[in-house]
Amino acid sequence: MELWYTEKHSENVGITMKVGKTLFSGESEFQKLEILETLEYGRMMLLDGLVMVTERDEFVYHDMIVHPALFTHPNPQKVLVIGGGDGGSIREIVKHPQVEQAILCEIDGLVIEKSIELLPSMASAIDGSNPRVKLHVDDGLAYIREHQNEFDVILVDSTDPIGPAVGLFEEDFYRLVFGALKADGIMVAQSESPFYHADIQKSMYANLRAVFPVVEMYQAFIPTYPSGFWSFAFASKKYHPVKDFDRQRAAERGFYTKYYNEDLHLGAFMLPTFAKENIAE
Ligand code: AG3
Repeated sequence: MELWYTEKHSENVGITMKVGKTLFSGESEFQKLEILETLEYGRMMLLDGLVMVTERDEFVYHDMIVHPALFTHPNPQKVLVIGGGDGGSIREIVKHPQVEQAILCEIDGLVIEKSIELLPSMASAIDGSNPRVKLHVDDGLAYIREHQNEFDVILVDSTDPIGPAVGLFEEDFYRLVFGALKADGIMVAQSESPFYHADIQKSMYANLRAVFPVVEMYQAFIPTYPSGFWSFAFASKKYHPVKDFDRQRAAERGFYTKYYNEDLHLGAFMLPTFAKENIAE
């Protein structure tokens, strides 16, 4: 007997992967969590049936949610991740020597616990071994309300805008993020697929523009997400991700990044016409 897992990407299309063992299947007070062994992509984490990460392609997402902002900000010392309980974003953040504190605020403690146990290549920096990393199991909105004017960079490493993440795509939340950033702070949030999620992008980018003076979209190729064509929103109080980018600093980074590099930093902000149209003002 063969076992295959399908995530539907629309009513009529999905991605299907051949599965070996189920390593974990359970439910927290927020969502259903599953970790499956796939034959092609290694271990895969699902939340409410949606692919969050696989061992094989997570490097793309985590490089791209972290490094463009951390190489645009001239001195990112204090960085907050909202969501991101698998730890992949924190792993990339602590590669930056200027970072003094990397704080994870994840609503679901079960995601953190099972990632440490079953996804060690992602959770290596959140397992208690890194003194620069702090974990909070808390609602991101509640946390930033209490931490205004504190962070150089805030990354919103969330799931799709259904379930516990709905609030993370709304204007009220972006106002709180704006307030939680210092005067030259940067926020990056995963912003869904330009190919399938035009409506979500339209409202998300309008909400961001109502709050931040600099708002840009950039793209990455993530094979296991809907359409494989994924995007991130770069929202900033001061720095522009292309005009203020210090190419040399990125080129001389001194640590390995399997997807990100100084050329791609610039290329990622160049968008196809249909993607520009999704977020046209
Ligand atoms: N964040 C998940 C992005 C959304 C994926 N959507 C989907 N499969 N329908 C991933 C968290 C990684 N730290």
